[in-house]
Amino acid sequence: MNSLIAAILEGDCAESVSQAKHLRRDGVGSEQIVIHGVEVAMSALDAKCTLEQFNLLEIMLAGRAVMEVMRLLYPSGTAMAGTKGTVVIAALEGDVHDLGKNILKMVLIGNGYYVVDCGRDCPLQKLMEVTERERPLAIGISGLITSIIPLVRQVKDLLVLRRLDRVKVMAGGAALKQSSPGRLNVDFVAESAFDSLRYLEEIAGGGA
Ligand code: B12
Repeated sequence: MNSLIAAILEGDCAESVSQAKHLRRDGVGSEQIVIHGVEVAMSALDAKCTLEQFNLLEIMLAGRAVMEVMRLLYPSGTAMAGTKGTVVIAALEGDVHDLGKNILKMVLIGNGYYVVDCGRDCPLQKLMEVTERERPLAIGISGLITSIIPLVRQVKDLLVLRRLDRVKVMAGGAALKQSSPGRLNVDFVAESAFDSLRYLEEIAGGGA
């Protein structure tokens, strides 16, 4: 796992993919690779996002390596689109971070959900229009910067206005995961992308 983390931090796509393949051959599951490899590497990048050390190229290369590893772990060709329901995902206006959202997308697709991705920097208006069109089981909002919290708080109220209040709202990402559903005015706050699977199962089973 340490070699995978090192390869991601070096932004070495080929080596990252090769290390992930090794781990899989050794019987390590995709969820473990994401939680103990990909996420650990990205946390180590945290320090580089400070004003003194900010290095966009380094962070972008690491991000690209992460996406290659994720494509290996969750190839979209294995998706059974639509079998379990639709989830609309987005990073809201003002937030350009999308690695976590993309991981969420692949985890959901890999587990049989149909995902409509509104992208990053997504205005609430667009999120509502897509939700109205798709009538999903849930919306998944990924938030990495705290300035988008006021937007997150509006989502459920906007759904009510459009008579879409049956759609559940899940939140995740570094800026949202320390908070509570009550404070964010959402139905569920996830620690990791995999938490969404457990929550969606609950909704489908009528437990939420
Ligand atoms: C990579 C990164 C970037 C990259 C983003 C590349 C990209 N395409 O995403 C770049 C270089 C572009 C970037 C830019 C900036 N960044 Co930045 N960035 C990061 C960094 C290092 C990692 C984020 C990341 O990708 N993590 C890895 C992913 C996999 O983790 P994750 O998103 O949490 O996702 C996991 C779970 O949380 C979950 N999940 C995520 N979303 C959701 C949603 C749902 C519904 C569910 C169920 C689960 C789920 O799934 C994932 C897998 O389990 C963080 C530091 C950190 N520790 O978070 C700073 C960080 C987020 N950035 C920060 C800042 C300030 C910025 C900038 C403003 C910097 C600047 N001075 O310009 C800008 C841009 C701002 C903007 N308008 O959005 C701050 C935010 C501070 C704050 N409290 O608001 C952080 C925390 C760094 C810091 N310590 O200051 N950044």
